[in-house]
Amino acid sequence: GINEQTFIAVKPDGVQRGLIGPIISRFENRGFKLVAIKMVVASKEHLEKHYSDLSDKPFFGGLVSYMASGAICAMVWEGRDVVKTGRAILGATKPSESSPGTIRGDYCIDVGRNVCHGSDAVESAQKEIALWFDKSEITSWKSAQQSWIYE
Ligand code: DAT
Ligand code: MG
Repeated sequence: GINEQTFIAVKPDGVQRGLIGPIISRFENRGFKLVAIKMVVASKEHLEKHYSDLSDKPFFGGLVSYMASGAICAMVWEGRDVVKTGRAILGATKPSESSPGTIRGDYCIDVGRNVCHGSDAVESAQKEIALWFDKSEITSWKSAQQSWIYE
């Protein structure tokens, strides 16, 4: 439905490189609705939970340190198929495989500095939103554009 939600984050490199605005714009311009946003410096414990599926990967320690190294812009975006479409807007995990026109395909080079995060499935989106946001931080609002975006 049009109430599907995903967790999108601008990682510390994206924040430092001034990419919060461009990343928000891509989701906004597509027609998605921003329902939560905050700046967070996350603890390693928090990031280990966020990336728990990757705990046995050789890059896990570096990934957690990088994500803990600065401020993150954490967001929840809402709209039809926003999880899948959000992944498409981000581009492939490895920037060398990300198409031009995607965020990663336009703004980064190394996989370990790929500027943004997006949930990979509806179920993981729900888990990630609950990990990063309190329910009270998620805003319910109707966009005046809704009937011009959805038929
Ligand atoms: P994604 O962020 O596209 O969901 P993922 O969940 O597989 O990708 O991995 C999480 C992050 O870990 C990814 O954005 C960057 C880092 N990463 C993934 N594969 C890596 C690798 N082979 N070497 C170094 N970092 C990697
Ligand atoms: Mg992932």
